[in-house]
Amino acid sequence: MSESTTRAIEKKVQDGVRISDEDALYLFEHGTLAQLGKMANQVRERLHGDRTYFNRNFHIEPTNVCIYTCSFCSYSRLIKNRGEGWEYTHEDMMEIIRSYDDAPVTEVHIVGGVLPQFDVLFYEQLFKAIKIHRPDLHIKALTPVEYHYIFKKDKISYQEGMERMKAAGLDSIPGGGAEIFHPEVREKIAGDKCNADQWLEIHQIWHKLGMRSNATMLYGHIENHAHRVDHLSRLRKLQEETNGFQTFIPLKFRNKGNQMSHVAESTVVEDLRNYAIARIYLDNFDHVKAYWPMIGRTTAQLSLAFGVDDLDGTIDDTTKIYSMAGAEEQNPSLSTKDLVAMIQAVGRLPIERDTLYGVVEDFTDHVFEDEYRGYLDLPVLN
Ligand code: V47
Ligand code: SF4
Repeated sequence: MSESTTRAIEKKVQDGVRISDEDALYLFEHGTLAQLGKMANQVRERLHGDRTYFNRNFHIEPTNVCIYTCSFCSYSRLIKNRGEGWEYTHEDMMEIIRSYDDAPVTEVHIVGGVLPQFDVLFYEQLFKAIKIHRPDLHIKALTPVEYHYIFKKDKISYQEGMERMKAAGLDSIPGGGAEIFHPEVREKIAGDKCNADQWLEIHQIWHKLGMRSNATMLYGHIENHAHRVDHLSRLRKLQEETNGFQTFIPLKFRNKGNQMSHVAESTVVEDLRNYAIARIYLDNFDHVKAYWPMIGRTTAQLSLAFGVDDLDGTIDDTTKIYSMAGAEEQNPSLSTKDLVAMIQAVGRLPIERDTLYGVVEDFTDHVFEDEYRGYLDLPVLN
């Protein structure tokens, strides 16, 4: 709309000055793809240059049966239909852990449905068993949705609960369960699970124990731009207080096989605009991650020009959350070589990281073997 408003925001970004909520709303309403890409890339390159992170991880989803009924969820089965789903025992999960004994993975990401038998003791014992078996494997597990439920059920405070999880071996909390914080939307799509204040309080307590976590936003469904700004604003505010968030992960709503299948999915242009505005607005977050199983490999590569500096991990076909919601990647799995090739093919420098962004291996001088040339039909730059 107004060129002077755009120029004023561009100047703030150039000077490293924080943009306001009004500025962010303005960008959502009026920012062009080119303007947003230019600003977001400026921020990204100031922070990371061309460095682009990924890790080697796998997922364990203890169950897809859930007492909640979030309307966007394609993955969960109601308790009355539990025969259609899975419910792992400790032994089932330890078998999965042991199957990676010879693999150079650094992280296990554990998240799934909410069920009464999966209580505080169950998870304490699981984390302890994993740590006894493989002490160096980083456990990134559960979200405030599960924590709120299990602590309430056991009648313990969030503080006591998170202290017990830490003592049992939990290393970090993934970003899930955030959805959209604003009650106008949250009550419609995820009404019966923990609310925004509870989600934020659990992360706050975890950060104050000296620990790190991630944050997500499920976008592109019934929310409007003001709801997205409100969501980002609550995250930026908590980060100002604790500095415990590492990474922000926008999650594109996928519409297959859920109660919101009538809602159209966002376009790739909107996805890139959303990454860019998140990067520009969240000036106190170090990283913005594109979760490739959800958006597909090509959009993940494009996102690296719109503020994203992290592509998550190899994943190894161990998550069903997105494939069941219609994501491009039906059997998400990439080798380290694939990820390195994808990143190099768009002119960035691949770095394998651990969960806390320590460098595991620097692939910036990696030279391709022939079979990886022309990955995804894009030019390989070295
Ligand atoms: O909270 C569920 C989302 C999240 C759908 O922290 C859906 O590193 C889109 O949080 N369409 C769980 N999204 C996954 C998650 C995550 C993923 C990768 C890395 C990290 C991290 C965290 O998945 C849920 C929900 O917001 N989700 N169904 C769907 N139909
Ligand atoms: Fe359950 Fe999580 Fe699905 Fe909601 S999003 S129904 S809490 S598994």
